[in-house]
Amino acid sequence: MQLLGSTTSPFVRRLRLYFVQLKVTDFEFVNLDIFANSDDRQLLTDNNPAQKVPALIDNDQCIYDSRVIFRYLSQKYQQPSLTWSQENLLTLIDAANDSLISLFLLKRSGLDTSEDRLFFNLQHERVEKIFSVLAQAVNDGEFKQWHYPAICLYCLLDWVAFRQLYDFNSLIDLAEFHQTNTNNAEVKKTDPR
Ligand SMILES: N[C@@H](CCC(=O)N[C@@H](CS)C(=O)NCC(=O)O)C(=O)O
Repeated sequence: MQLLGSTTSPFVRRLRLYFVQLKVTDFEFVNLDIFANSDDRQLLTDNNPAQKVPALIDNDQCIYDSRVIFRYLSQKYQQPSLTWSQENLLTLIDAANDSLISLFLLKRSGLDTSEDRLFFNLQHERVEKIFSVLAQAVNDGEFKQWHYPAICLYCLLDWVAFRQLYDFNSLIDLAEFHQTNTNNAEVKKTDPR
């Protein structure tokens, strides 16, 4: 298997950590620069017309989108399904991640995302709301175990901290969750910094 991705993408990092959890080592992580390197971009496009990382190549099968890749891997390695509540938490994590990636790419495109504009405001409002719900979920014990949703939450928070996109330190539960899991050896190995 080959995982096409980048070291900085939170959507890719979650799968690298999921592979560790599955104890699957017979895969190659292909680190691409999809914005600046035209060969890397072509390789991604050839395998995933949506032109986003991650993509997973398993023999003749190519799978796009981290959520679908997760489902593919959990079926392949006969893992239990997520509960509906965990699926919802994953949807919230993905929605916040998508909004923050949009804001990040807008900033890199030279736009001031702190301006009072409908699109920017919608993303900020969504992130604010989701982070408070996720903080409550941590407080309720939903992320006590290092399961896939917990891996995804960690990757979101650590990417947000790395890119300085949102200060979640006032949300004590999220800050503590982030701090505690930063000491995990496998997490350290995938640190994009
Ligand atoms: N829903 C996708 C989102 C993946 C995604 O947004 N990846 C970003 C990198 S973190 C990307 O490749 N962006 C390229 C672009 O937007 O052109 C997933 O879960 O895999």
